[in-house]
Amino acid sequence: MKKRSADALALSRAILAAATLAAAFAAPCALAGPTPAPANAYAYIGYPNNGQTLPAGKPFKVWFGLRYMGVAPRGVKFPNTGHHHLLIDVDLPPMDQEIPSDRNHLHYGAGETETMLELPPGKHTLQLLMGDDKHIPHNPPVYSKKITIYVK
Ligand SMILES: [Cu+2]
Repeated sequence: MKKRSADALALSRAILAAATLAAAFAAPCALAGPTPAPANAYAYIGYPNNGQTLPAGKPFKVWFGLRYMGVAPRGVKFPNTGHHHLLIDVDLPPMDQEIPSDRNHLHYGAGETETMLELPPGKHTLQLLMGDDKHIPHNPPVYSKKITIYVK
C-alpha cells in the first residue's frame, strides 16, 4: 500500500512536469499578431550578403526579399500581405506588438522592396521583419535571417 501511494505521487509529479513543459513550449506561440501569414512565407535580404564588407561614407542598396506573400502599403488590409521593416543592430522586437519606429527599426510603409542605407564604420547587423497594416508582426511572424556586415 505504501509502495502504491509513492508511485501515485511520482506519477502526479511527472504529469505536473509534463504540463509545465507544455506550457513553456506553448507560450511563444501566443506571441504573434492577429493577422495570419501563409505558413511557408519567408523574408530574406537579397543584398548585401552575410559577412560582406562595404565602403564607408557611401550609401549602399539593401534588397528586401519576400516569398509566398505580398507587399502592401501600411494601412492597407489585404490577405497575405504586409510591409517590410529593416532592423539595424537590434534583436527582434516583441512579436505581438506594433514594431517600434526609430533609427534601429525602419518602416517601409509605402511598400518599398529596397532602400539605400548608409551606416557608420564598424560591424552591423541587418534583419527584415514583416508587419501588417498596423505594423504588428504576422502569425506566424515573417522575418529574415539576421546578417552581419562590415563598414570600413
Ligand atoms: Cu510598419
